Amino acid sequence: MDIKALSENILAGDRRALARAITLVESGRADHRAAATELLALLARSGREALRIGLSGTPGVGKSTFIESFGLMLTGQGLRVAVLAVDPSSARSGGSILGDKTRMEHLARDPNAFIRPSPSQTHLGGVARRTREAVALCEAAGYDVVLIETVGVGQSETVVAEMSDLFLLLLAPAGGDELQGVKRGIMEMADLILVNKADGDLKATATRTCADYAGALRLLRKRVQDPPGFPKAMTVSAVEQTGLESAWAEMRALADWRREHGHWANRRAEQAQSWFVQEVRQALLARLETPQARALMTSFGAQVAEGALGPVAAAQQVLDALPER
Ligand SMILES: Nc1nc2c(ncn2[C@@H]2O[C@H](COP(=O)(O)OP(=O)(O)O)[C@@H](O)[C@H]2O)c(=O)[nH]1
Ligand SMILES: [Mg+2]
Repeated sequence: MDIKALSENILAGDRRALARAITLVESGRADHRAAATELLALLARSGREALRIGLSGTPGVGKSTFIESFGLMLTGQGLRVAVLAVDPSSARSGGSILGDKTRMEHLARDPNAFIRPSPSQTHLGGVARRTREAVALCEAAGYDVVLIETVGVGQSETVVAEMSDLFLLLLAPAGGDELQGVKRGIMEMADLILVNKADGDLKATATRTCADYAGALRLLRKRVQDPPGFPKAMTVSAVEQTGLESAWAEMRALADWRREHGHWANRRAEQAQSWFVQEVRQALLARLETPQARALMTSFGAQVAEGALGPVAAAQQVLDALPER
């Protein structure tokens, strides 16, 4: 594979090259991993930066419909939009984006949009790594906005929030008692809460729900990365395409404020550092997955079970005997 040529095609904005590169970073093969590392290093020099927007919400809240409407609004303004998904459950559900591609029919056909479904991997660490790398590839390809969708299974919201500049929580109109259903930790990560389906019969309920969440947000601890008034709750309708312009204006205002006040650069630096740490951890864990390492684990494990060796001594011997790569 010609990595140099692939990188040039990605920089030129070729969507097929981008798709191939994402397939490459998703691969578990050692030679593919080496090629992916080389590619990411070449592309890191581009210095291109997108607005990375994390989007979370339970199934049925309208994420796909929102991404379609919001994405089309952005491409309508001449922006290029990439959509990625973090869905550790996708092996079971068949992929959160692929499953309802019909809801993103128009965006999927838009030449200024790129949609990539979640890979069928159940291991969150693996999905997280692949998504982080896919985000970097999309940035190098010149996308202005990268939307990262998650259904919020287990820790996936945290994973997405950690790789995003802005984190949106999409909610449905609901009775007051359901407010408690949103975990405090998720509320604390949100920069913007969007109460979707503020249309037709649901409009009044959506407005009330929005006020409830605005109240709940005010009770949270103040964060240094927020200007006055943030985090904020707003109503939108993905179907009627209302509230999307104001939501976008708030996102830009927040991003601009964070840039001007140094929070943006700090956060990006922290993210890069945490990416590095996770990369080292993953690589160390991968060393346990080679055939020799597995054989060592099996034989020493058996000796520990028989009482021939203590667990601590056995662990040390395995670590000493572990192949370098
Ligand atoms: N009334 C109304 N229904 C919506 C809106 N957005 C999504 N829906 C409906 O909610 C259902 C789930 O939407 P979907 O986008 O698939 O949700 P997801 O599971 O979060 O991706 C579908 O029947 C949509 O038509 C909205 O703004 N208003
Ligand atoms: Mg969906």
